[in-house]
Amino acid sequence: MISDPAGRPPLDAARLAAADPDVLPGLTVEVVEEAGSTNELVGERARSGAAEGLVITAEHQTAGRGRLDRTWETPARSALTFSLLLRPTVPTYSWPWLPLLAGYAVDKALKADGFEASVKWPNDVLLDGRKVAGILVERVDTDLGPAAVVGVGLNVGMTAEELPVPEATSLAVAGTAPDRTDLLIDVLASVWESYTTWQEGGDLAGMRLAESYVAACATIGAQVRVDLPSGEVLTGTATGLDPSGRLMVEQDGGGSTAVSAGDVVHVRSE
Ligand code: BT5
Repeated sequence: MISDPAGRPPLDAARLAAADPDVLPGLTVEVVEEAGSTNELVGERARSGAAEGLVITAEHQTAGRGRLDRTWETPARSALTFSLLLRPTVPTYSWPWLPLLAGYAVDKALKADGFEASVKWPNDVLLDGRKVAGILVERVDTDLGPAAVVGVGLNVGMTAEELPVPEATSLAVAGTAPDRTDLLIDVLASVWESYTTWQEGGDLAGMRLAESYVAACATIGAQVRVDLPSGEVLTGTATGLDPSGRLMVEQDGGGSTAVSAGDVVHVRSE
């Protein structure tokens, strides 16, 4: 049994398993009570040959992962923490778009539910300038070829006291938290729709995703400070994305630099 002193309602596993195939085509959703990290679980299943479309969602993660060995923390049943297995057929040089695509799709689902969300490059979704969701995409090598594990953490019912860091928020803090099962179905449908459109649509779909992402992205046009792992700091204006989804920064001292998500520790709007 997981510890849930707040007595929050569980996800409705039966409803998720029976979700209308028109709403969640190609997806199989499994609910587990507790996991270290759902990315870890889905990665293991990918290595054992699981098919694209497997989703594992945990009511509680005890070792949730962020990027660069950081952690993701949410109390039991207060959030959505899930991972989706993809086996993309697009060339691997296009894969850096996957975290951007996932963030864009989560943002879109939240907007459809009435939240004034925005994306922050590369992998955050913001509400009122605070982080409500984070995305972690990891590549896993399997006998069937490389796979992508798309992990999403979305703060739903957390109270202000339960937020792990001051920069975080939740749907409950920003407004009213929707039912988590309904929200999971909406978010998965949005991610799957964006993914299949992008994957099947060739260059045109890639350009459309880039345009839509830029339109939803609060970082583009902002004055930013970018911390690189070397300790180097770039300051300037974020002007757009290059064809691989890297952030173009017009530096204050002159010159333009493209920074990739994997090389960025923090991006802050100044
Ligand atoms: C992320 O990393 O934002 C990626 C988070 C991905 C989490 C999902 S949950 C399901 C799946 N399974 C996993 O194990 N992971 C994925 P990053 O950009 O590195 O942000 C991490 C930082 O966000 C931490 O260092 C904290 O400062 C902050 N943080 C931790 N928990 C948070 C929360 N619940 N809400 C907002 N910020 C949080």
